Amino acid sequence: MRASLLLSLGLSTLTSAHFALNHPTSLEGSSIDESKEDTAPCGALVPSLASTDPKITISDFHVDGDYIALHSGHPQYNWLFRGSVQELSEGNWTQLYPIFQQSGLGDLCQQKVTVPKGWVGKKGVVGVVGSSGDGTLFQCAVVNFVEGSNSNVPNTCTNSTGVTADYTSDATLSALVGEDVQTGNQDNKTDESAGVVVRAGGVAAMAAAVVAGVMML
Ligand SMILES: *[C@@H]1O[C@H](CO)[C@@H](O)[C@H](O)[C@H]1NC(C)=O
Ligand SMILES: *[C@@H]1O[C@H](CO)[C@@H](O)[C@H](O)[C@H]1NC(C)=O
Ligand SMILES: *[C@@H]1O[C@H](CO)[C@@H](O)[C@H](O)[C@H]1NC(C)=O
Ligand SMILES: [Cu+2]
Repeated sequence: MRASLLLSLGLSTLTSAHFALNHPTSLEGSSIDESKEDTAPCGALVPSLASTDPKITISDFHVDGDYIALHSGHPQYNWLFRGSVQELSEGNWTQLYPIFQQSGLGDLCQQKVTVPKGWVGKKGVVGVVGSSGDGTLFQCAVVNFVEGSNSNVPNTCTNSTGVTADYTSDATLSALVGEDVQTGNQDNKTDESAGVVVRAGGVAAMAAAVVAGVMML
């Protein structure tokens, strides 16, 4: 593990695989410019909600529960999911899910990501920020927020064998959202022992154990 982290550090100037956002469909699609993936807030492309460019794929994202499917090219990531219904220049990001750490390469799909119900009918952005051995990396999707929960599991929604997830804390990621935190629509469980507020339905499915003071290089 340590060897591969050091390796990814050493190769950080190369355009080796960082991560991809497979669902909702990312703004950069399947041609991510990995050399710009460390550019806030979204990587190589910054979405404009005013844009009517027909080349941009706009997915529906269900406020009561939808999927975020990722593919990781690093053995470990801390993930922040955030969203906004304002132009990103306004910087008003809402945290959509507790920060968690993925261990293991490959696919990871969180199944019950919720957003504020007040976003129904609005166009917005779902942003994913990953913190790993070679910095803080960004991808975004332009979405239309719709009511209900998504009953169609995207075919990209899988967990690779051996991939695990645990809540963690990450000050670098926490700094990338405002005070606004999605509280979830199903319950308000607080898991003090985990050191995180469980903010949304579905997180109960994640292991309760937490890696405290995780070493991130
Ligand atoms: C930030 O976003 C939240 C959630 O959409 C909204 O309630 C709040 O009014 C926004 N704040 C500002 C300053 O735009
Ligand atoms: C993938 O793993 C996470 C963390 O254990 C879990 O919450 C999620 O439901 C899993 N996704 C699928 C598609 O099984
Ligand atoms: C969850 O929190 C909200 C806002 O504080 C509150 O209105 C609601 O009644 C709570 N739900 C439960 C199940 O405690
Ligand atoms: Cu990388």
